[in-house]
Amino acid sequence: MVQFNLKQREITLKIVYYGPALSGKTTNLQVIHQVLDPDSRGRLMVLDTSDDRTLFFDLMPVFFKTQSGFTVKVKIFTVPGQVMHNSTRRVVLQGADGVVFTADSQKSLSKANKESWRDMANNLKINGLDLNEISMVIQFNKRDLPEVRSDDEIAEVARRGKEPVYKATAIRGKGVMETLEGILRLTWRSLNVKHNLEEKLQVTENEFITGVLKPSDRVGGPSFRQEEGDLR
Ligand SMILES: Nc1nc2c(ncn2[C@@H]2O[C@H](COP(=O)(O)OP(=O)(O)O)[C@@H](O)[C@H]2O)c(=O)[nH]1
Ligand SMILES: [Mg+2]
Repeated sequence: MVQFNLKQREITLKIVYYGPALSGKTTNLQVIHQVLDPDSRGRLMVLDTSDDRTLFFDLMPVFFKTQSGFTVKVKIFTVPGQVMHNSTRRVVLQGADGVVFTADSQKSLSKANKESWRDMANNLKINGLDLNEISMVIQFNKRDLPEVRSDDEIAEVARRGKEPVYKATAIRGKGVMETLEGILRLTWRSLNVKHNLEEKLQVTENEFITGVLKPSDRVGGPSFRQEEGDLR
């Protein structure tokens, strides 16, 4: 849940990437880490096992100062997808303001997507959050692979549900920042309705978006480097 500290003039939002194992959640976060200005984002903490699967969770904070003097922090998490890590997923989901559901576009993984969606709905409920109320976008990742669900099928998913749908090839950085901007805008608008955020903080949606998504201005961008963080 959004945390206000009006005395310290600080606000913290939480965004969680959810989805089945290996759908590309960590890859999304790595791209975001690479694109954003190193001065406005913290370390990307990734805890991978040797088989490239997230064991606990990934976390990266992003922050900026508004013209009105508030510090805005956005903490971005990913959950581990493996079935056995359900209790970790539940804890990571606690207090989420916005969720990106990263689905795997491969036809053979439709069932895994569905199971993860059900598991997410259940974990939201246990955390006192409502699937129909929480800010959520869906990302169909791995568009580069053969045997993926067609654009028409994805358009159909978008028509059926209320969540905005994005297509991505995270491994090439495609669709990642669009997805993030989508969830940030939805989350901001919903928090604004609930908490009168723009008036309280004297910040507009666009200042929020450009503040969080400020790209790196280093020539050529920073070279990608995965920073290991010990979360134990
Ligand atoms: N072909 C392809 N592979 C991807 C894409 N995104 C991620 N991957 C790969 O899928 C595997 C799992 O990605 P990861 O981000 O660790 O998944 P997570 O379990 O959801 O965090 C890794 O080998 C990634 O390189 C994509 O868009 N296309
Ligand atoms: Mg991961």
